[in-house]
Amino acid sequence: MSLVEWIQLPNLGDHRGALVVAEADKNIPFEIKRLYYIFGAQPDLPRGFHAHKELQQVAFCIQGNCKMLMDNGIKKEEVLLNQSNKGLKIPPMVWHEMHDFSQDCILLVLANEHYDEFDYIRNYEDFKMRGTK
Ligand code: T46
Repeated sequence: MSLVEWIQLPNLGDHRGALVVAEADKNIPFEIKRLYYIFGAQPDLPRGFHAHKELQQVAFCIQGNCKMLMDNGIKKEEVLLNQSNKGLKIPPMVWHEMHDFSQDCILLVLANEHYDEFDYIRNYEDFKMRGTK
């Protein structure tokens, strides 16, 4: 499976403006149990620096732009999120780091589980060890 996978949501907008739809188990490949969004992030204060053991997520930059480094322990790829209807899949066991947030950036994330700190691997060496077992 490719490290970087995108989900393109339909834009049902018209002359009144854009309208983008995400539907659980349809264009989002899981049941959505949680949504969170990040805004007011600083360009020089990167975030993330973890992988999830089980959690599946899709991230949309619904305003502005930011970059995300994706790392599956073998391969690293940096991607730009800058389209409100183009979501980046963040699968389990992918180390990710968000950086270079534009001032107006709003990053919206859909997740298939409730928040659980035990699902986080926040130490890169632990991540590498688990990934190569
Ligand atoms: C991810 C990337 C893309 C909660 O209590 N509930 C929540 O649902 C979330 C997401 C966070 N928190 C708490 C945990 C920390 O005390 O909020 C605080 C900030 O979270 P964190 O430092 O993990 O934020 P980021 O931006 O580094 O990572 C977040 C998500 O946590 C993470 O799952 O994949 O965005």
